[in-house]
Amino acid sequence: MTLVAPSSPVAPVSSPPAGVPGEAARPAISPSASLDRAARRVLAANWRRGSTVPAGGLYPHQWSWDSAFIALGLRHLSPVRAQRELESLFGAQWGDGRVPHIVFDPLVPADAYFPGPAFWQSSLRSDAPAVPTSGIVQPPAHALAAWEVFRAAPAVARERSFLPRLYPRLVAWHDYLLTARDLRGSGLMSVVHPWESGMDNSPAWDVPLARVSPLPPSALARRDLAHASAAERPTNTDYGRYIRLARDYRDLRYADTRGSQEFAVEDPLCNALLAAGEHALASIAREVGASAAVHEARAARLTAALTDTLWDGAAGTFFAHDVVSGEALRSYSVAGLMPLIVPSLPAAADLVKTALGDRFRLGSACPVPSYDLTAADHEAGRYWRGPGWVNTSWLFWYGLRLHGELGLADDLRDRLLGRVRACGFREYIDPLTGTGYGTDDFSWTAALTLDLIRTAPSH
Ligand code: 9WN
Repeated sequence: MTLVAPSSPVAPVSSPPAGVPGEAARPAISPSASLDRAARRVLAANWRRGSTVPAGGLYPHQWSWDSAFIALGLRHLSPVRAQRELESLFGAQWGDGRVPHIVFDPLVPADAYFPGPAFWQSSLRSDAPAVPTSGIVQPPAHALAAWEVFRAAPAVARERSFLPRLYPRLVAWHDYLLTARDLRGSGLMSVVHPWESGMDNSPAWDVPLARVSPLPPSALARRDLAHASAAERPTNTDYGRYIRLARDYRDLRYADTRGSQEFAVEDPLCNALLAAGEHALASIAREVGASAAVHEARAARLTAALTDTLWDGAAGTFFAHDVVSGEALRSYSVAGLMPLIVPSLPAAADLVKTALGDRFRLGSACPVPSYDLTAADHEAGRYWRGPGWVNTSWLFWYGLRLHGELGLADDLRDRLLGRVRACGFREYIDPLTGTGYGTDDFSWTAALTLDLIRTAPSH
């Protein structure tokens, strides 16, 4: 296998690193060698003819933001595979620019995942691709991933015209989010379904979701419970609401008419990824000979909108905004810390302080808890209501490095690797005890573990 020199996420995005395929690999850190090997095995087992499934049993299709994180790991193994991961996802982009949250594999039995292609009926839309997809989206981690994938192996990427082909698609994706999904003219994108936030049953969504009457359990053909314990997954009531919202959106043919949504929130995680993604698009634009100015201006506007609209200085975090009620959703979820990935974020130091405080205990809890450790409804083993996830922890680590918090970043990296070494490539992990939950052999846990191993410590 050919390794490439690791690229640091903190290097200025305008200066690609020297790493090219074939260049001598950094010697493996010996205690991590077996972890590295095990991570590669997971990614190989989950690869399906052009993209990677998040987990063979629980999630047997391609998921949108998973592919971005998976590409970040794959870039260390095979630049071409990393590029194909993103290319296959964007091959299923809709005509209006949306990138669907699931691209279904036609070779997988229709009832392997619920809700499947027959529920989503993407063919209702003439601008949907031939391959069946869902009709909702997920957090826009792709521009950032594409730029990092390019930086890992610029020569291979240039030879394959990776960025010239992907750039217009990434722009159309962001255009969709910044226009059709700016539901109240705030300059921020909204998600219209909890699944779109990537943090499905986050306590932050409890208030807006309470307004949605759930479908009865008889309307749900849940498949997830065959692969993970009910105590670690969303409840039937949550699922009843998810399916209700998805059905109603589908019945509107996925139209984003302002005011038609029963659930619409401006989420700090999605908007932070969008802002960081516009910075990445500026770098990509320079590489492909397009104008970076539009992306720089958008990044600045998004950073200002995030700060003006979602930042709560007294609380030291970003809160989501409920577009339907007009209220802030004052829930301390890890999404509120995610704007740390945005360059030049005025609130960066305050966010680090909040992370170090009792609610997230950055100095000891690991992975970064998905939800406030001090909250009465914190559940250490239930999905996005408490356990730590490797992707949001990786993003926080990336943000720490970006803002020069190198000691904290290295410490978080070492402890994350320790956790994974102890419990395997689990989907989520109790941040205090290290008990693993959800599915095993989870692709983004493996991919980002690989990235942490292959990225040189900051100092
Ligand atoms: C619904 C695939 C996805 C992740 C999400 C995670 C979970 C799906 C589900 O799995 O959501 O999209 O069936 O629970 O919450 O972040 O992308 O790994």
